[in-house]
Amino acid sequence: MSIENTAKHPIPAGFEDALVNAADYERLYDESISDSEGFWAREGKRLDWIHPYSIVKNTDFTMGQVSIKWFEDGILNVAVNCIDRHLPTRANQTAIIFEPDDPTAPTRHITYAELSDRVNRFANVLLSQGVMRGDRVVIYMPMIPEAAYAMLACARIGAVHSVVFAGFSPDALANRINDSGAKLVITADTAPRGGRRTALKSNTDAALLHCSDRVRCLVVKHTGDQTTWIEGRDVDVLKLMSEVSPECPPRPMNAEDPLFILYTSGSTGKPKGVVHTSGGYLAYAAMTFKYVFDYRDGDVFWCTADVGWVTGHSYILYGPLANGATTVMFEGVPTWPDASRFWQVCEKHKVTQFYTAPTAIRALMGQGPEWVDKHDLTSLRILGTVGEPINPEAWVWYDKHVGKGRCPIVDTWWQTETGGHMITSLPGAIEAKPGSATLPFFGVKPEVLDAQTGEVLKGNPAEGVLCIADSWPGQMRTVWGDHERFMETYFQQYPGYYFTGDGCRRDEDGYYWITGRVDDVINVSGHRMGTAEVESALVAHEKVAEAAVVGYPHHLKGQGIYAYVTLMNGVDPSDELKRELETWVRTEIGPIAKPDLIQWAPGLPKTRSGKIMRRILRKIAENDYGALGDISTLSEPAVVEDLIENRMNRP
Ligand code: 6R9
Repeated sequence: MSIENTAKHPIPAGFEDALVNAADYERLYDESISDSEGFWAREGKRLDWIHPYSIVKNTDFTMGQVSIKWFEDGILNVAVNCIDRHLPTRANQTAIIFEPDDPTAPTRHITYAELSDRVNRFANVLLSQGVMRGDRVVIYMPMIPEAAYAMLACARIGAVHSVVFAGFSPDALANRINDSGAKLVITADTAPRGGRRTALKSNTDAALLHCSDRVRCLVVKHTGDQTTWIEGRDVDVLKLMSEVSPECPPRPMNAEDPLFILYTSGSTGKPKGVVHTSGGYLAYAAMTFKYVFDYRDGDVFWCTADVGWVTGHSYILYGPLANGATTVMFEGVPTWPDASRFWQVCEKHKVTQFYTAPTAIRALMGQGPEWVDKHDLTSLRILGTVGEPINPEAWVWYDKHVGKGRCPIVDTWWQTETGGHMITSLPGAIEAKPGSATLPFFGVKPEVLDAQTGEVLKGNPAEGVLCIADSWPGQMRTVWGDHERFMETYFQQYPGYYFTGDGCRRDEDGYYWITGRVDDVINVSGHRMGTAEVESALVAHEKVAEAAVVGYPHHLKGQGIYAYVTLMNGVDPSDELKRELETWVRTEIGPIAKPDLIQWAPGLPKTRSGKIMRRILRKIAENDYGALGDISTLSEPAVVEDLIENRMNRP
C-alpha cells in the first residue's frame, strides 16, 4: 500500500449540521485532554445509573502497578441501558433488523418491546440453569438475534459473556471455555452462511469432550437440523424461553464489574482474554457510536462485522442499543448469492450508515461497479471502515460507487483492547484523507514513539510506534486471569504508555496513518491472528518438525499467511501434504487461519541462540529479499539462499 500525504478530501455538502463540526471538535477535544475528569464526568451521564458515580477516573499506567478504573463507585445495569430505558419512548421501534443468509427467507424486525421480552426470558433461562453473577458464559452462535439476546441476558443478570466466533474450531472453542472457566456454552444447531451450513452444535460437542463435565450446553434450534442430544447436559433454549416468566429483575452492577471477555491474538502464546467492564466500556461504545456515525433518531445502522469480534460487540450491539438505535444483524456474506448482496440489503432496509472492512470492499471492487450501481443507495448518509488500513484505491471506489461522493467515510482505527474508536474522522468535523484514520477521538491522547529509543516524537511529520499516553473509559482492564501478562504486553516496552502494537506515521497536518502491526500479529481480512498460533497448529502435525509463519501483502486479504515448514526426517514434501496441512490448520484453528502459501524449508534462519529470524522470513515472503540486512548473526547463512531460491510469492 502506498502511503502518501494526499490532500484532504472535503466534507460532502449537507453535513453543516452534523452533531460535531470542526469548531466543536477542537473545543471538545481540547477540553477532553485538559480537563479529562470534567469531560468524562459529563459524558458518563449518557448512561442511566442506579447509583451515580462520584469518582470519575482512577488510572495508573506505571509498570508493575497498572490499574484502570472509571466511574468506580457507580452502579448500573447494561441491559437496562440498552433496553428498558428506551421502552417508554421506543417500545414499538425496531431495535434489531435480522436479515437472514437466504435472501428469500423472511426478514425479522424485533422491536424494543420484543427485545425486552426475549432478553428477560433468556435471562430467566440462564438463572434456571444456575448461572450467577460473575459466572462466565461462552456464546458460540451464528449471526442471529438469539446471539444478541444471549449477550444482553448475561448483562441483565451480571454474568460475563465470552463470544467465540462461529468460524473457530472445536479446539479453539474448548480452549476459550476452559480459560474463562465458563459454566455454560450457548450455541445453535447449525449456522447457514453463504448457502452452506456450519455444524455449530457438533463442533460444541467435540469441544466439550475437552471440558469439565459440569459445563452445560444451551442450544438454539435455529435451522432445525438434526444434532446429537445429551440428556441432562443439553438444553433447548427456545422451549425453555416459552415457559419462563417474561420478567427478570436486572442485577445492579458495579461500573467496574466485567461485562465480557473477548479472546484476541497476541504476538506470543495463546489468545488473551481481554476484559471489558460494565460502565466505562458502555459509556465509550455509546458515545463513539453517536458521534462517529453522527447518529440521529430514525437512522438504520448496519455494521457488517460478526458479533464474534469486538466490532460486533461495540457497533452491532452495545453502541447502537445504548443509543436506542435500529441495528441490522446480517447472517450472510457479501458475495452470496452474488456480489450485490450488501447493496440489496442497504436498499431493502434503507440503511443510513454502513460500516464494513476494507477486505470486503476490495473483494466487491474486484467484481465490478455494476453490482452496486443497480441498487438504490440514496438512503446512505455515512460510510465507515474498520479492521485494517484501507488502500486509497479501495477508498476511492467506496466513495465513488457506494457513497456517490455524497457520504463522508469514517476510517476508524481501534482494537479489541480499546473497546471503541480511538483515531477516526468525524463526518461533519474532520476532512478525510484516503488511507488515514485522521485524528484522535475525544479523550484519546496518541503519541508516536521512536521504536528503538522509546523517545516521544514531537512535531510533524513523525514515524514510529503508536502509543496512548492516558486512559479512556473503554480501555481493557486486564487479561482474564493474568494481570501480569496484561502489564507485560501493553505497558512494559514503553514505560508510562499503553503500547498498541501498531506502527504509525503522523503527517504534516497531524493526521495519523497506521502502517500495520510491528509485532508478530498478522491481519488477514481484518481478522487478527498471532503467527505463534498458526505455528503451533502446524507443529502439532506429526509430519512437521518446525514451522515459522509470517504475513505478506495480499491483494484481497490485506495480509496473507505464509508458512515455512520443515518436515520430519524421512518425510517427502508433496502437494498432497500441503493440502493436508492446510486442512489440518483449518480444523485446528478455523478456516481464517489456513495458510495461503506453504514453502518447504529444509532449514530456518536462526540466530546462534536458536531464535528464528522472522525479519528475514518476512522479507523473503514479501519478495524483498534484496535487502535482508545483516545476516551475519545467523548460525547457518546458507539456508537463506535456499529459501530465496524456492520462495512461493513470485511476482
Ligand atoms: C477493531 C479491530 C486491531 C488491529 C489494530 C490495527 C488494525 C483496525 C484499523 C486498523 C488501520 C484502521 N486496525 N482498524 N489499521 N486502520 N482503521 O479491528 O480490532 O481485531 O483487535 O484488531 O487491527 O493493526 O491494532 P482487532
